[in-house]
Amino acid sequence: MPVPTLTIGATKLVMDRGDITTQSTDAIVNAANTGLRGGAGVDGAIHHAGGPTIMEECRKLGRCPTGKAVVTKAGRLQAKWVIHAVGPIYAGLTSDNTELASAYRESLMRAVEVQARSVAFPCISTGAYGFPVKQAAPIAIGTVSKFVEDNPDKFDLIRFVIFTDADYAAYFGEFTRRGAVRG
Ligand code: AR6
Repeated sequence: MPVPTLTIGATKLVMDRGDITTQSTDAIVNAANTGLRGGAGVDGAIHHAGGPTIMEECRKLGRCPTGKAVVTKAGRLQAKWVIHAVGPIYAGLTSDNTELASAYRESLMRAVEVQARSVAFPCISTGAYGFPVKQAAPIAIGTVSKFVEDNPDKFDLIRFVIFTDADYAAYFGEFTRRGAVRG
């Protein structure tokens, strides 16, 4: 099925409905917390589907500050790597925007380090952390686009995996604004 697609050099950015745990990209991104201790939403789904080895690695890593990301292997998941990114708890401050952008950028830095050529992102911070998706979508897509422009040939595919109708509408609006085609 064709999905909205933006092409930046050799890299495709796509958005699609789906479940982050079933993605076959080299890496998937987790919407984690600073304690790396698991939780609900994306985090719960990844640890449940991936099995206990992911949490064992998280315990060894300890903590991850807001706006940063760490990487573990992916246990039973199809992906090779889980990149645990910590988005901000939305408070209506300018720093929310910079921390969210940082979480996306740091995720891609970890992906480059482990040579993951394809990465699937959930909508970081837009669930339990309350970040309005209309505000988050341009930050997510803009930050990833800029990173890909600045790091040509590092990625084949970046997929934004969308779970809810509201998230889909916001991402679709931003993809369309940036001239996405059905690819
Ligand atoms: N696949 C893709 N997207 C999903 C899935 C899934 N399986 N499940 C939910 N979403 P959230 P946050 C969407 O709450 O806001 C956890 O307890 C969901 O609809 O997972 O960054 C952590 O431990 C929403 O749009 O992440 C942290 O404590 C988006 O994913 C805290 O929540 C993000 O929702 C992180 O909160």
